[in-house]
Amino acid sequence: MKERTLTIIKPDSVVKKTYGSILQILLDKGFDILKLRWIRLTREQARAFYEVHKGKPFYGELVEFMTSGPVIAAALERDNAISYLREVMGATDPKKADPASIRSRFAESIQRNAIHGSDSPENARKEVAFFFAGLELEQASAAAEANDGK
Ligand code: 3AN
Repeated sequence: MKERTLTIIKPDSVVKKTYGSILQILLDKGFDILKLRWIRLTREQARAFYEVHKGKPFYGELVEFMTSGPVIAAALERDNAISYLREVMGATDPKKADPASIRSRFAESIQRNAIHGSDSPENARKEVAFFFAGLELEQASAAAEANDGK
């Protein structure tokens, strides 16, 4: 079943200019990029996005890191997009991630870990809507489907 999920290419990947390689991997893995935004998150936005982690010891540092520079947020579409993106990303700690995964290849540490991906259908819906308007996504999805059919 086609699903949508949200990825964020994190500031470490933007600084190191590995974001092009990461986006290419996502395309090669069959994800359609419906919409993409290059954005510098405000502290307020980052705090809201990571609300579920509020109270955890790494929350403050996570907000600092995610606002330290621009990120690339993208709405992705694919069969089983949510769980498949998690697989392609690899474990949160790059040392424990599958060697072929994006985090194993590009992440520096458990915090500077290259890429975010929604972890459940409920969060995917919320996170996609955090960055992108529904109508734009519908139009992009129809265009991607027409393109994939060619
Ligand atoms: P994932 O990104 O794999 O879903 P989460 O949701 O547990 O992992 O954590 C969200 C983000 O918080 C991670 N991507 C990482 O940047 C940061 N983070 C998670 N655990 C730690 C930790 N133990 N120390 C520092 N940062 C962490």
